[in-house]
Amino acid sequence: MGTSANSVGRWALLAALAITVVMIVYYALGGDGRLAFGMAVVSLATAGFVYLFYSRLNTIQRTGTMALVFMILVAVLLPFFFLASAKVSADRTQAQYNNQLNYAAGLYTTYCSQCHGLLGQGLAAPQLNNSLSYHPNGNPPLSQLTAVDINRIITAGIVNSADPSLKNYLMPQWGQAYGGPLNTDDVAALTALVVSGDPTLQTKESVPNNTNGFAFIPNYLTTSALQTAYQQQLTDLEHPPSASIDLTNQTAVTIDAITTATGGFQFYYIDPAGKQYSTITIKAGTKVTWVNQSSAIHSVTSGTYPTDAGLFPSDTQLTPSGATSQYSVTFTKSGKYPFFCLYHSNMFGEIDVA
Ligand code: HEC
Ligand SMILES: [Cu+2]
Repeated sequence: MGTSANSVGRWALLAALAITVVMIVYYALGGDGRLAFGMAVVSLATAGFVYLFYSRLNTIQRTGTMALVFMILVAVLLPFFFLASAKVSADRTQAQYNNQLNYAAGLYTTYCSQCHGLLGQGLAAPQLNNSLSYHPNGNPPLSQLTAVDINRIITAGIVNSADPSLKNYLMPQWGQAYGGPLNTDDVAALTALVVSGDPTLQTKESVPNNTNGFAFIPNYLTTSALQTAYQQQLTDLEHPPSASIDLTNQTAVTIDAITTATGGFQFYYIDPAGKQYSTITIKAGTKVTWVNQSSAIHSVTSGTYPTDAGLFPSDTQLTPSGATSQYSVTFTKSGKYPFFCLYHSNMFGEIDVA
């Protein structure tokens, strides 16, 4: 056997070492570890074979053996290429998803936040960011919906069924097909945003990752007014209105329907010092009067949103002014009387009759 004849073997080993070094660098720069390790092992093993065969076999055997080695090499490498390309496309899907959520957060800040809150916590309209620990009315019914439902709601709105004309929308129609400003991509992005805020919906809709799109909203607080409102709403979330106040020494009590500092609506008993209470305790025989001090129509409905529990007669049209801007009920039996507004699911309170 020729001594310098195994130069092919030596070149093969050298090439394998070079590939190994490249793979180490690739891995060090954040490349896929399994791919780098696999490539290095395969090339070193192949070079080893080539070296052994070239030192033992004659020319004809070498040619056949090399063909075999080459085929094995390709067969072994193929899965690694598939692995690598699957990973690249998964990364791309994740990045696209995050971009979509980020885009939606911009739309949300512009079109939705004034009713649904800058944190998705719900103001005059229901909470949409379900991952918040704050659930004023229990879990919103959102997680029972699907992405298709949410898409339809955003596109076509929710009509006020209490208004017989059916022309009054509680939730506006946003889709261009309904005269709104948003195209189907916009609505799809907003749907993804709402889904991303709810862990149950995330699972149901098998989203690419569990990013909560509402976390992108601070990117879009482009005015100081928006920044202030965001901080204020955050504070309100962390410091919900005070607990119960004892009013058993009164015979008549007023509960105001007001526009809150954050632009939502709420029912409060307001004490002489200006402190707001959602729950009051009164004695039997006390007359409670709700007064609408805001600019929107409300209802005074017993129970919890959205079902009238019939605990006392309700008023479905507490108008902003005129005779129907007030509504009174005298409570004669002890018990707990929660109440809410049909039109603003976050608007609620409770009367405890001692
Ligand atoms: C003018 C106030 C207002 C604006 C602005 C608004 N909504 Fe609404 N939205 C509502 C109200 C009120 C409801 C609840 C209607 C009801 O009681 O059924 C609602 C309901 C929804 C629901 C259904 C919630 C549930 O729990 O069933 C979704 C989803 C929704 N809105 C998404 C959006 C999106 C996305 C935007 C921005 C493009 C937006 N809304 C803008 C008032 C608004
Ligand atoms: Cu209301």
